[in-house]
Amino acid sequence: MSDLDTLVRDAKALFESCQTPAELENAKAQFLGKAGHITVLMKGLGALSIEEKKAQGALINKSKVAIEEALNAKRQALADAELNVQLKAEAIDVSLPARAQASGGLHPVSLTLERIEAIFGSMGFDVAQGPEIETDWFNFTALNTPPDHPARSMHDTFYVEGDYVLRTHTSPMQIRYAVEHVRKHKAALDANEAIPEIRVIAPGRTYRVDSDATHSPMFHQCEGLWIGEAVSFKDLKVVFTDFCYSFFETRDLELRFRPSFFPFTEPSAEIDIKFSSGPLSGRWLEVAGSGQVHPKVVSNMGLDPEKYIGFAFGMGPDRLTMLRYGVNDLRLFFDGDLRFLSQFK
Ligand code: 2NL
Repeated sequence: MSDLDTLVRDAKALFESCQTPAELENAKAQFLGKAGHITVLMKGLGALSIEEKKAQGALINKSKVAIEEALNAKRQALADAELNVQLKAEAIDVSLPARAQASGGLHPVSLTLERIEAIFGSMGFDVAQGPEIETDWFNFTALNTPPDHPARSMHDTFYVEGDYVLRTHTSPMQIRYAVEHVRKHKAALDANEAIPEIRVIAPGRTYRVDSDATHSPMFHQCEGLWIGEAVSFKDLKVVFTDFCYSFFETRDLELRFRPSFFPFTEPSAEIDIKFSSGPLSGRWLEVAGSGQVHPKVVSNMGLDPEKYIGFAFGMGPDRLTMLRYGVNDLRLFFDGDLRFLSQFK
């Protein structure tokens, strides 16, 4: 075997033993680099005659091509191996079950508020939302609450700095709405012309110093107000009866208007309902307070109580949600436990 054949065989063996591309490139330098065997042999040609140069040069070149081919084959083999390792590591098992996509849902009380808004909306009621931090005027005084009324005490109401309270009901928003309505129609009122009726509900968060299984310091309220030139208690009965039929999705219930007292209405009535079938049947359940808006409150809205009259009511969406879904502890609504909340999706 010639020296060149040995050189080619050694190169192939060395390339074959390489495990990484870096090792292979180092091995290449030994044969094809500036001081590599082939390069040295090529340089040695200078000392030979033209004939020998031709013959020997052709042989060296053949060996060089053979070494380069072996080098390229090994380069390809190492690259293929590397790719295979990577593909294996990144392999996706398409037979695995998909990851579940968790979807959110509305809070049960939000579902109730949406129902209330939709039902009263269908009866022509606007929806008014506004500040939860209220002035003493809008929360109490405008609603004919006397200065010494127990509701005003720090025992019952959360006071914020200055003259502000956390609203104890959403009626202040209805006063705001009525005042704005009067402002908008001031020209017509001054000219003694008819103005559109006020028909609005005010849903939202309210606050009272109270906390047990049936009371939360933050709770929801939805009040309703309808004021016009001839709005009567009969209209209240019709509106609220229809609301109950729609909300509870049954006509299998009776309503009872029981005399009561609120500073902002006169006369006033508690509204009770009794189902005649289902799990709640046979018991009177209190669902709202109501009444004919007190003349002083109508006057505080900027309207003449001799001309404008109407009714108002207030109910607790938290309690309505408990009745509709059969929930027995109010605190479940505000604990944020997903085992409870996710049942309403
Ligand atoms: C209750 C009692 C009630 C009202 C709220 C009201 C609002 C205005 C004028 C007059 Cl702007 N009244 N609201 C009237 C009667 C009762 O709520 O027990 N709520 C849970």
